Amino acid sequence: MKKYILPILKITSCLVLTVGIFSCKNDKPAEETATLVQIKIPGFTADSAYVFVEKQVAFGPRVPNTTAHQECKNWLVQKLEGFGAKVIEQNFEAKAYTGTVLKGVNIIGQFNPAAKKRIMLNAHWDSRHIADSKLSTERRNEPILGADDGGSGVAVLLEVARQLQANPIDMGVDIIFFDAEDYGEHKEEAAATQEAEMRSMETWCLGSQYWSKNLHVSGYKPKFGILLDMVGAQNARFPKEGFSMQIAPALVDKIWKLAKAMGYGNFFVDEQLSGGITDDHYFVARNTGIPIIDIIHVSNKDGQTFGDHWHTQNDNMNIIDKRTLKVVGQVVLAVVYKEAGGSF
Ligand code: AHN
Ligand code: ZN
Repeated sequence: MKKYILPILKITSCLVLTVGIFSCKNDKPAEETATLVQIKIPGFTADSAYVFVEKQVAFGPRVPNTTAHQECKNWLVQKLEGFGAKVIEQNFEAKAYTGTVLKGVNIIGQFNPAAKKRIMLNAHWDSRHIADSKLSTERRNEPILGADDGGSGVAVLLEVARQLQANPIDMGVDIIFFDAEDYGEHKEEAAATQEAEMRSMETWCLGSQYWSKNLHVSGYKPKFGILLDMVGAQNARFPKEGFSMQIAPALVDKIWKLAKAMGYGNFFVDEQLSGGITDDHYFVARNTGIPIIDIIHVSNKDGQTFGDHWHTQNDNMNIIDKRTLKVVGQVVLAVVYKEAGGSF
């Protein structure tokens, strides 16, 4: 019997893209089970995401314990609620490597909170308290705007939230913005012992460390998670990150293959990093077992792992490119809508 699953999602804009996929299960004759799944994937509006970066940057650096941080938090909560999410503010306190006690807030936006099947999307919403990159000479002791480092991932996910409202699905989606990711200690490469390096790892990602030990719903276990970090710079490249490949290699391969099929192979490069990057996904996977991967810009040129603007005062609107936001956002939307339609 042929089963046709016809468009199941409301078409609300002319930007909706159609992707038809044939899939057949191997355990039955193909002609009996061939299934035409037609999934509507909304178009990701990069202009909208760009404005969401601008808006965050306009608050100033979003460093915990500052007014800008508080104001931006209020705005993010209001945006997520406006897009139809049920929002939880998870307050916590964490001691930074400097000894400062940070008042942090993880922002949890639940779409379809009652749905059993769920996926999770993450970014960090704080920006770094200092500009201590080796490449930086400018205002090294001052906080950074973090247009890319923090702002871009949040902006992409706000636009995803807007699309979820405009093009509803049955599946549950949790957009979680982690706080205090970027208040960590850079290890002094030369002096670092293995032990010092291990200790410094734990100074990063304080919000996700807290959340992963204090889940907003007990036993929370989405099917998978996707973390976005530094997804807005011009000519960004996203190799397959080391921890992601340890945690969920099949998920990484699926997403990168999908991105390539969408024509985004220049961004989602088929290259595997040998090392893992200390980021929120590492702590989430370690503490919860949730399979989560990181889409993160790694330039690996001039001895700099991330872009030249990374942890410098140049991480401002000048380095944000709508094309990069579009590519990442469209891939995330494709994953979400395909998963909801049973064809990812
Ligand atoms: C470190 O290099 C220690 N962490 C990379 C993760 C990060 C920092 N993402 C944004 N800022
Ligand atoms: Zn950073």
